[in-house]
Amino acid sequence: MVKPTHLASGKVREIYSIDDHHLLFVATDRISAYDCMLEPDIPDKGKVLTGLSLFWFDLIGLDNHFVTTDLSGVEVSPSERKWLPGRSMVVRRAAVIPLECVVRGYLYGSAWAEYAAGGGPTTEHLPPGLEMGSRLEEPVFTPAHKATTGHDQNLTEAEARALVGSDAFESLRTNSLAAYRRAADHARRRGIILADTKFEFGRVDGQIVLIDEVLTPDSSRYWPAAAWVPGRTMPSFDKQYVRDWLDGVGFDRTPPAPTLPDEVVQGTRARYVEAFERLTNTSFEKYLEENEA
Ligand code: PZK
Repeated sequence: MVKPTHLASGKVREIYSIDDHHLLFVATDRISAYDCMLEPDIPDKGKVLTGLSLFWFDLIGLDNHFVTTDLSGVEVSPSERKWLPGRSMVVRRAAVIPLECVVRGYLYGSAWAEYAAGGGPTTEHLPPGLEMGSRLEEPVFTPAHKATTGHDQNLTEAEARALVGSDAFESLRTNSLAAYRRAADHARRRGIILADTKFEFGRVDGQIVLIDEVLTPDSSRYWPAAAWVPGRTMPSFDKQYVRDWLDGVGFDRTPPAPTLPDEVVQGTRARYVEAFERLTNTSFEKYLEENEA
């Protein structure tokens, strides 16, 4: 039995060291909106995101860091033994490549803002005449530098090549675009648009592997396909509900955010579960049972 030691905290995830070659990756129930942490947690959110990552790892078929969800070899306290199942994965320890591998199939968010303002690194390969939310003829790879503080910096293709090396750049771009296409095709058949997403990669024994959580609502923009209209702001499948509530109570997007009432917590949970069920075509209850969670 190996006792994990805490390694790093993200906004909504935790990483523990198991041994020289393995980490324990844990998705919490924390939620952020408008770059603010909200209170309270959303029950089961971490399980929904873990279940989605596992589904996508399997579907996209790229070499990745996932090893097992079996925690029998991991030494944890009784309270952790209750908390971890369904929300944690044993993963291979990788040397992280410092490039956020963003793929966009639709023009939205910061990329739209940049395009509308006259262009920049994320939009250097786009044709003129696109609207907010336009579907791109071909998805684009728009990498950013993983900044240690604050927001990631968008890079031109030349800058990204210089950062990671040309061979790695080609591999990251090819793998990211392939994974996006596979996932977006699947989501579209399930009535959901995958507007954009962000992958992270690392090296294990010199081989490039997909790491982190993949294609979750926290790392991707999912839109209900029936609601898509270019030229307008688009509701995010999972978080729009909580954003609408924050706007409705006059939250000015400066922390601390107002405490979410139980009705909003439950409504948000229901949206995450609905995203899971639509994308995986599996009941979330079944996922919980299969993971003894
Ligand atoms: C790793 N992060 C980001 C995620 C945090 C921070 N397989 C891996 N090998 C080595 N390092 C990482 C991974 C993965 N995944 C990922 N930082 C390191 C991150 C979650 C919580 F605090």
